[in-house]
Amino acid sequence: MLMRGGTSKGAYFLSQDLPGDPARRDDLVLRIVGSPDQRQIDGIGGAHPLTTKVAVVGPPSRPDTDVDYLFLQPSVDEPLVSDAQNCGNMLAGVGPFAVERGLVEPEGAEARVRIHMINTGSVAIATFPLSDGMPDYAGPTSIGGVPGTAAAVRLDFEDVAGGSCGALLPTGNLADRVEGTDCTLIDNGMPAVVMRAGDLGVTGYEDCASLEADGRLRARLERVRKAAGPLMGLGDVSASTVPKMTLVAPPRTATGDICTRTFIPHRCHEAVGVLGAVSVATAAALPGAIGHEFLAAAAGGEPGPGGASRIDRVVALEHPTGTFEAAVDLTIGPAGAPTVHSAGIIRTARKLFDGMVFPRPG
Ligand code: NQM
Repeated sequence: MLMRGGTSKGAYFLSQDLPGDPARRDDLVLRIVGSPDQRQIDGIGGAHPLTTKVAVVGPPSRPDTDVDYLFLQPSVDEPLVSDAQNCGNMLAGVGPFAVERGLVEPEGAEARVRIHMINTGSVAIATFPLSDGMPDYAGPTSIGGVPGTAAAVRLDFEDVAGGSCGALLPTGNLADRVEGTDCTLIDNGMPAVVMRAGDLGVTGYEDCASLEADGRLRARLERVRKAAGPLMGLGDVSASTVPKMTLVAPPRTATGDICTRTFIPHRCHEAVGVLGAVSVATAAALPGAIGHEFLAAAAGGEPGPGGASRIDRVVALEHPTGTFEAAVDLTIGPAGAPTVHSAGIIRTARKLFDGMVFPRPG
């Protein structure tokens, strides 16, 4: 099934329909999407990482969940498929797909599907409307980067902090200096490097085409990324899609908290990734982390017991095509160490096509 999940688009498969062996599965996926080829002319990929995505969904391997979701990121122009990252946008389609395929059979007006996200070993709960037991895709919710409106898919995350890096702040620091650039290295569902746009000689308000055309900026980002990878516990990231690189700047709208431009990691995101946004929003909520100073209401949290402070707020991230709101709830301990309780966001998703794909012959 081809679906739009949030601001991404890709193919959703039942796990039983793909080879179990990862090498054979990845080879098939490349032939399905038409990679490696910049235009993906001989496959169903959309010639951009955001529209070349794969979700593999099947019965749960964890007893407290309803389904397993493995995200695969095929490269467009290289013969590579990565399972090193999760994707919160494709995640928005997983619950509806599971209902469409009968993996779960919810009753009533609303489905609540607990999803085991294999890439990071964490859990998301998707809540979305039903009509006669099937997903109701129509609704009034609009999200930045997608024209029109659709039904809201609410996603609540459990235990996503440190899913890839082992800790929310893998270096133990709120801010580090990497290759001469101040940054916050964070993983609240997606490994991300947060830097001030101004420190890199740009405003942070440029469009994606201008940022991608800036060879000096891209070379510096790649130097920082390669140095940050090992510091974040990700090892050599030269050929990896993580960490994501986010430039932050003061907000430009009355309702925004912080402005973002994200490289994923080489192309500039037309919006912002979901778990990427949750990670950047978490950094912005933390006093002492990069970007916190830009938040309009940066005042901090409620005092709690023993000198701890609770931060429970929505952070509105501006991005190239709109605004993304992420709710983060965390406690900062007396010694300054943050513990994340939960994070939640709203997306929409839509079934686009259901049928048989014909892969390029192997
Ligand atoms: O951060 C693109 C996307 C993503 C990832 C990427 C995502 C997330 O927007 O959860 O959704 O960062 O490669 O689809």
